[in-house]
Amino acid sequence: MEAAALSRIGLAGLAVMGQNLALNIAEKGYPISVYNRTTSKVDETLDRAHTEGQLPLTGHYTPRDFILSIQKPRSVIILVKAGAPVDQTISALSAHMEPGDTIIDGGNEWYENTERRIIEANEKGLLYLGMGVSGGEEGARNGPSLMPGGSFEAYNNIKDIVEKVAAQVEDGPCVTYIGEGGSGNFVKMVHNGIEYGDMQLISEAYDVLKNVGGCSNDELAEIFDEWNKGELESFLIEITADIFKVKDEHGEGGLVDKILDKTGMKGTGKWTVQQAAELSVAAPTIAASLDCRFLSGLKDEREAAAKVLEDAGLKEDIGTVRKGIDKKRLIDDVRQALYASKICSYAQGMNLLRAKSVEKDWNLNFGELARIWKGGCIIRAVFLDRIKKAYQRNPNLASLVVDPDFAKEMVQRQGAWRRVVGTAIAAGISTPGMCASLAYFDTYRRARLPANLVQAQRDLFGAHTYERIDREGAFHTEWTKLARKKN
Ligand code: NBP
Repeated sequence: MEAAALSRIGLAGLAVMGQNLALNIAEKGYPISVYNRTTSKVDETLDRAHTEGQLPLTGHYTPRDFILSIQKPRSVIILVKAGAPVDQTISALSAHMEPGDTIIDGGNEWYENTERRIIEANEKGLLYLGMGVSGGEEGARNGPSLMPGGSFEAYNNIKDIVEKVAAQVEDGPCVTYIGEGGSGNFVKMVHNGIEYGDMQLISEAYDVLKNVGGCSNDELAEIFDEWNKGELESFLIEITADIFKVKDEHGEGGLVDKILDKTGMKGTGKWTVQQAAELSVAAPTIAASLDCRFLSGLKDEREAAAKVLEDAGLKEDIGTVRKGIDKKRLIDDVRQALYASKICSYAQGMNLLRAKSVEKDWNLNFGELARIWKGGCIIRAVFLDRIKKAYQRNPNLASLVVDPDFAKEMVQRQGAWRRVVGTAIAAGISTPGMCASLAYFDTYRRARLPANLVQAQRDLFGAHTYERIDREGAFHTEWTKLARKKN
């Protein structure tokens, strides 16, 4: 009997992401072996491979059979829940792997776990990649954005596969070797933080248009469809337009109005903000989006607070449609405010990446990162091409805010941006993301800040000393004594 042909690659972990990525790889013509702890998912995947076009995919029910079915040097992608399940899966599979084989973790893993596993894998002669995968179910099946980091040799072993499997845009496949260590996971984490910011800013635009402008769901669908034809063209704007078009099958009106206003999260946004604090990088828009998710979770408290403040005399007209508002102008202003706020949010994310790249010596290529996010992933947008070009013009750009093209765009939009934030504040509609972005812009662009007063206070109560603008050195003043000295 002839031995079965070996697969080019293997994939373990057949939940949403694994199943779809395996089918994508098979569809691109690479024979693939699959495995899952619970074997029913192997059968499910085999069924799909059959019905979705007789794809070259073989199912295996034990770690040993799975590993032995793959060509050497073996490359095995793992797509299981991040954390302990990854360690358990590595331990089960690596028992059958040989020096020179590669493990690729495609989950949303904390980058330090990847760095630990790189060392553990190397001790066994195995290579390791931590590969961020973005695009959800649809992306995994039809073309995700892939962010592999770790062993360059391991990357070269699978380069042909990932370049075919990734989303394709006019300037190439949405994958590139990110850098050493846990850089792939770190970049994916910041991508998710930026995604939090984008979603928050879009929800604020919706809130202002609905509660200040009085826009209906039909109007909102039209507005977002229109926005998707211009500078805001992106996956998130496109799906938002679709959301407003879906009616509630259980009652009157749109489904969006029946959804409980409590946002879920899985942790990558929190990690992004923690890392920003760790590296002393300001990321206020991303932090505001995280805070909003926390506050959204306090539904019962918010309902109670609404009642207490109403009883305390909070006026009815706060939060209701403003009389005599110029709706057409408001819509155009919100578009501009959203765009300008987005630039600041991306500036924060990119600067966090730069700080980490310097700390870890990853040598990240920011233009390339913007390029591989142009397709496949949740933040894909026309706008990313402009970011790519900004970093190509100047790889050492201090901030996107000072790229000449973005600077011009922000200055052109600042009138509209201030009007939207001002109107929202007057109406009692919170726009923390837009406010955070505007404050970031207004703080960053000012040559002189009130930090002089903070320094004086620190010196007064803690003798922390201060520098002067007109002479060198560290100074300390007996502030209280001088201030209270009797003449
Ligand atoms: P889940 O994160 O829901 O994980 C389910 C998979 O993990 C199943 O295959 C399950 O096997 C396996 N697993 C678990 Br749980 N514990 C295990 C253990 N101790 N040993 C072996 N296998 C174990 O799957 P997912 O949503 O497909 O996501 C996979 C990864 O991709 C995650 O890191 C996720 O954060 C990331 N990601 C997800 C998305 C998305 O849109 N869902 C997008 C981008 C990235 P079982 O069947 O035997 O229980």
